[in-house]
Parts: sequence; C-alpha cells; structure tokens
Amino acid sequence: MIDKVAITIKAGKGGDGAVSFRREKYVAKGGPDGGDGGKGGNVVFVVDEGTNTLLDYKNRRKFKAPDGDNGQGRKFAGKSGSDLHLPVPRGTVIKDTNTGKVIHDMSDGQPYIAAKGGRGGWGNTHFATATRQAPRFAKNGYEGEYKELTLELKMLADVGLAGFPNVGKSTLLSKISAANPKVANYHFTTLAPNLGVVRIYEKDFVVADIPGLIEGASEGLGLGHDFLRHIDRCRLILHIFDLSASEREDPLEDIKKINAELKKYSPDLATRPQILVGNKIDTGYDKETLTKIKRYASRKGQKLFLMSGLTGQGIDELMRYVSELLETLPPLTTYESEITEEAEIDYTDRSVDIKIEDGVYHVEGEWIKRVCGGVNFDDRESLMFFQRVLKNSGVIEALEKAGIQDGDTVEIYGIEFDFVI
Ligand SMILES: Nc1nc2c(ncn2[C@@H]2O[C@H](COP(=O)(O)OP(=O)(O)OP(=O)(O)O)[C@@H](O)[C@H]2O)c(=O)[nH]1
Ligand SMILES: [Mg+2]
Repeated sequence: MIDKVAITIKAGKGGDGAVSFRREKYVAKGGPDGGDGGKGGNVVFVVDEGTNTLLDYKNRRKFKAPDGDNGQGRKFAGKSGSDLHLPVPRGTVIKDTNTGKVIHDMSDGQPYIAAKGGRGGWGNTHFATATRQAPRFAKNGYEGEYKELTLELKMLADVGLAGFPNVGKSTLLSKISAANPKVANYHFTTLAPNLGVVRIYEKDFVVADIPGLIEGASEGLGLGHDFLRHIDRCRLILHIFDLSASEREDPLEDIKKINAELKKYSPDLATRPQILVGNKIDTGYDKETLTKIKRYASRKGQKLFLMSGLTGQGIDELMRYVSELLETLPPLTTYESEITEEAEIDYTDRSVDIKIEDGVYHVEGEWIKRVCGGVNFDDRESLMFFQRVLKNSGVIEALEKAGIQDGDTVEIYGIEFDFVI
C-alpha cells in the first residue's frame, strides 16, 4: 500500500537571453535585437478525484518541469516551459522531507504550485544605452526551485471504521454505500482503505474502511498501524467488534486492545468521538458479555449499537444516529501550513556584507546573489557590466571602506577577481 512517499521536484530553469544584432541591407551592424529567455515551468500539484492512493509515485520519484527556451534574434522571446502537473488524491498532505513540516494540505481541491519556475534572462536589447549601443551580453535564465517533499495521504472521511480483522468492517461499508470493497472470511482482506458515501435524509457523509488492526500493530504486527493516518482527520470512529465472539474469546478485551492501539498511534485519535458497534448478532451472543460491554460503554460515555452485516438488522438505526451526531461534531481536520512564506526579498535594499578572510574580501547580500545568478561570466562584456553594477550600487565604495587595496582579491558568490583601482 502506497500512501506515503518521498519525492524530489524541480521547476524549470528560465531560458537565457539572446545576444543578437539586427541585420539590414547596407548596414554593417544594426541595433541589438536579442530576445528574452522564456520562463521555466512550475511544478503544480492537482487533485485527481479518481484516485485513492499514491501508487503513481511508487516507481518514479524525481520530477522536473521543462526549462524555458532561450531567446532568439529579432526580439523573439523564448517559449516558456509548460507547467508539470502532478495528480494526487484529495487529502494528500505535502510535507518538507527534511523538517517534517506541513507545506500544504490538498484537501480543498485547488491546484498548488510547489516549485516556481525560474525567470527568463533578458536579451541584449535591454542593455542598450546611449553610450553602449552594441551590448554583447545578455542575462542567463534563473534556476527553477528545487524541493524535497514527502506526500502523505490522509483521506477525507467523516467516519472511520476501526476494529480487528474479519469483524465485518468492509461488509458494513458495502451495505451502507455504493462502495464495493472485497469481503472475505480471512484476515487482512482489506489491504488499502476504501471510501464510501452514505446518504441519509438527503445528507451525505463519507465513511472510510481501513485494514484490520491487531494488538501490537504499533510495533509493526499485522499490517502495522500506519494506515491509521487515513482516519486521522475523521470526525467520528465506528469501533466495530465481533459480539458473537466467533473467532476471538472476549469481545470486551478486544475493544480495550483496539483502543490501546489507537492511543499508541495518536492520543488525539483515542479521544475522538467513538461509537461501539457489536456486529454478527445473527449468530447469537453471550448475554453476560453484552452486560459487561454495556457497563464499559456507559462508563466511557460511549453509545453502543448492535447490528448484523449479514441480515442488515440494526444498520439503519445506526446510520441515522451517525448522521445526526455528525451535525453536532466539528468539521474535518485540515492541516495548516507550518512554513512561513519566505519573506519577500527586498531588492531595493542594496546593502551588502563584507567579510575579510585570509586577505580575501567576501561580498554577500541577497540582492547581489540574484545579480550573480543572472550574469554570464564567460563573457567579457557581461563582466564589465557586472563591474559597473558594483560601482553604481555602492559595492566598490563599501569595499574601499572595508580597507581594500589595489591587487587584493574579491569573492562574490563564487566569482573571484582582483581589485583594480
Ligand atoms: N454471520 C455474520 N457474518 C458476517 C457479518 N458481517 C460480516 N460477516 C462475515 O465476516 C467475514 C469478514 O467480513 P469483512 O467485511 O471482510 O471483514 P473486515 O472487518 O473488513 O476484515 P478485514 O478487511 O480482513 O479486516 C466475511 O466472511 C463476512 O461475510 C455478520 O453480521 N454476520
Ligand atoms: Mg475489510
């Protein structure tokens, strides 16, 4: 069962700007006409209502949106990279793999841009000035965002069915909804969760049938308890047990064991509103056992219902009660993003930090970092442009203030050069 996967995503790089000059008859060299690079594609998560698993991500874990095309001559801008759409089931929670923090909850059904494509670089048309009529450089496109994400499916069900294997959870779901889960007389018939929609008095609610839980699930016994994440958001738990004790001895002990497992998974889940449902009453049951369970239920303040998935007895009454109770319960849990939007970098702030190490002057600052990302350093003219930017923005002055001398080395985000007065 695939309901938790780690993937990496990379948005497209922006295309590079073009260096090009107009060609005209009788004119040796026209003005610059290099177009801009296209924007890189975004990586966007979209809800696919038709799926209930993250199975699509089992074999493929790396995703990359297309890059923008480079600009061309005659002011032709490069084509933007198209967005890469990644379909996920509704209720998928996107987390940062490294910190475990929630980035986004795909429960509202809206697309979510998880990695933004890089901007395209400017073509040389942008760099023509009165004194520089033939700029021989353009800017490179910016890198797209890269993220390491974990996708976790937490299904959106109002009601979760919990209980030991073979107690009749899937049978109940098949009776109350159009869902058609596999029902069989062996343990762990259900391997992946099933959802069904129940309609009572014109009101709908969603029920999730999950694999059977066993004692020690939290230590990995049976199918483990990882799939409990599917009922993490539930507003109500129907705790199904086999009152007829057809294969296990003491139904009350069973109830306690399941509750202990729920608690080990999440104390929060253990305190979720719960209804006890004794199933298989068609096969008869021990009156004394029922008395004990009734006492237990009233001590815990829980409702107890009896039913038979085989004959249908008791099901309508239970569903009507569930529908009415849901009206009074809080809505489904959604997960708030735990990531504070990266503070927009203020590029009007052109201050830089200068650190001197072993005689090398290191220049740092968000703004200058961006500039470095967009300059083509293989190109002499581009470098000269960069140097003018340093001068006009006060970086040179700041270096001089820091005590730089002719011939000292300057380093700015990987670019080194000698300081010449
Ligand atoms: N006699 C009787 N048998 C039932 C009743 N409900 C379910 N069963 C039978 O019990 C067996 C298990 O039913 P399932 O609905 O598959 O049980 P489950 O709880 O979903 O089981 P897992 O998916 O393995 O956890 C099947 O053979 C059902 O036909 C009932 O009310 N009475
Ligand atoms: Mg089942």
